[in-house]
Order: sequence, then C-alpha cells, then structure tokens
Amino acid sequence: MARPRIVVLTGAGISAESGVATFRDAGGLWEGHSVEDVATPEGFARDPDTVLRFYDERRRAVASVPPNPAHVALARLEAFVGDELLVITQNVDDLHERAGTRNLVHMHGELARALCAGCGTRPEWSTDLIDRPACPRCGDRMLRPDVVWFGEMPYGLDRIEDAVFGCDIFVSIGTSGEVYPAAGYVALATAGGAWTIELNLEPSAAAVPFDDVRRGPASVLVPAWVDEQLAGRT
Ligand code: BJW
Repeated sequence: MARPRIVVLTGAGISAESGVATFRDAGGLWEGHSVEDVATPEGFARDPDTVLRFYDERRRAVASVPPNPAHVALARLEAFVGDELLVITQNVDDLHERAGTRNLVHMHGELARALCAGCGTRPEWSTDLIDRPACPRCGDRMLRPDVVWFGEMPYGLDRIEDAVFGCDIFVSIGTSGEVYPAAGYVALATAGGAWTIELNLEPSAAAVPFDDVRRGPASVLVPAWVDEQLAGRT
C-alpha cells in the first residue's frame, strides 16, 4: 500500500512555546495594535513608520528564540517520509526551517524577506526596514516586509490547494481557524477524502468538524502524534 500523503497546516500556536506571541490569544500580537493599523495595505499607506517598526521589532524578536519540540518533531517526520509530507505555515517566523523542515510553504510570507513595491523582488532580509534601505535590485527605497496582509493574495495557493485536496491525512496545529483561505482547508481536505486531525490548545473556529481533536500544548501533542506516525516505519 502507498504511504499516506500528509499535509500539516501550522499557525501561531506552534511557535507560542518558543516565545513568539500569537495573534488572538490574551497577550497576543494585536494587543496595543489594531489589525487595520498594522496588517492591511491601507494601514501601511496611512502610517508606514508604525508598520515598519512593528515588523522590525518582530524580526528581531524571532531571531532570538529557538524552535521548540513541535517544530523539531515535524522535521523528524520529514526526515523519514521525505516529500510525502508538506508543511504549510501561516507563520512568518523561520522556526520550521531552523528545526530542519524543507518541504514548506509560507503562505503568509516571511519576516526574513522584504518585498520591493517598486520592482516586486523579494530579497532575503535580516535588518531593519524603518530607515528605508535601497532595494538591491532596482535601488528604489520602497521595501516593505514580505508578509501577506488582509485583502492580499497569500503565496503558493495552487500548490497548497492541490496538496490539501489530494492528501490522505490533514493535520491542523495551533491555528484559530479565523483567517481564510487557511481556515477553509479542513473542509477542502475532507472533501478530498482525507482523515483530519486538530492539535490545538483551545477549540478553534473550524469550518467543518475534524475526525480527531486533541487539546494541549503543541510541544507535547506534536511529538506524540509524530511518534504514532513513525511507529512501524522505523
Ligand atoms: C496553541 C498554543 C500552544 C496557542 N500549543 N496551540 C469574510 C468572510 C471570510 C473571509 C473574509 C471575510 N472578509 C475578508 C475575508 C478574507 C480575509 C479573512 O480571512 N478575514 C477574516 C478576519 C474574516 N483573508 C484575507 O484577506 C487573506 N487573503 C485573501 O483572502 O485573499 C483573497 C483570496 C481569494 C480567493 C482565494 C484565496 C484568497 C489574507 C490573510 C492574511 C492574514 N495575515 C496575517 C498577518 C500576516 C503577517 C503577520 O504575521 O503580521 O496572518 S493575520 C494573522 O492571522 C496572521 C496569521 O497567520 C493569521 C492566522 O492566525 P493564527 O495562526 O490562527 O493565530 P491565532 O492567534 O488566531 O490563533 C492561535 C491558536 O493557537 C489558537 O487557537 C490557540 O488556542 C492556539 N495556541 N498556544 C498549541 N502552546
């Protein structure tokens, strides 16, 4: 029998125990910032300095924290199953990559890249954008964080939708299910015949019920679930 194709969707909850704030939990990222101010193109046009400072601070904060056992466990799974596993993350941090995951889509972009509003290039970026550095390609001083704001098109949607509809196991980890299109993927996976499971601290706003739901911290639930997948393969 062919091995299962596994798609894992991750959200802010998988990085919470690394010290990266979530968005909608108490103490989350939006506290002190309205979403319209920092995560919309209109907010950026209105007050670019506030938005650039918000993302510069987050880029620095993420650089100083490590991946946690949940990120490491997913990388361990990929080491065994290779490209039978695709991780789709809504997170803009690089903790999956630093744990060793390679087959990964950042659907909401990456703090580690900038996006040039002049020429559209997406250079790797590790320093502040507040001082309006020049684009390495066109020289314009129109770089913004390469993150997907409300009303913008997420990255990699064709590849993501093919993988979600075609997978055998769909796993949702640490996401509230409030933001589309990601919030609709459990319905897409179900329509494609996948078995679905949610690993999350709190109940989410899932569009359709999961086949299995486990409540707890990702650092505990994800390694345990990976162990189950690998039992019999090692
Ligand atoms: C733990 C834990 C632990 C905590 N262990 N778990 C009306 C209806 C439907 C849709 C729309 C609508 N009006 C507008 C829309 C579309 C809009 C949308 O969804 N809006 C909703 C608010 C309604 N979406 C968009 O605009 C998207 N683009 C789009 O739709 O394009 C058009 C399109 C058309 C056709 C097809 C496809 C597309 C773009 C969305 C961009 C989202 N951007 C952000 C910011 C990115 C940059 C940044 O990081 O600053 O992405 S918003 C923010 O939310 C961020 C996240 O990736 C995203 C999701 O949040 P996430 O990850 O779920 O975090 P939380 O905080 O919400 O939840 C954390 C969870 O973890 C909780 O459940 C906790 O319990 C759990 N947890 N600790 C395990 N230790």
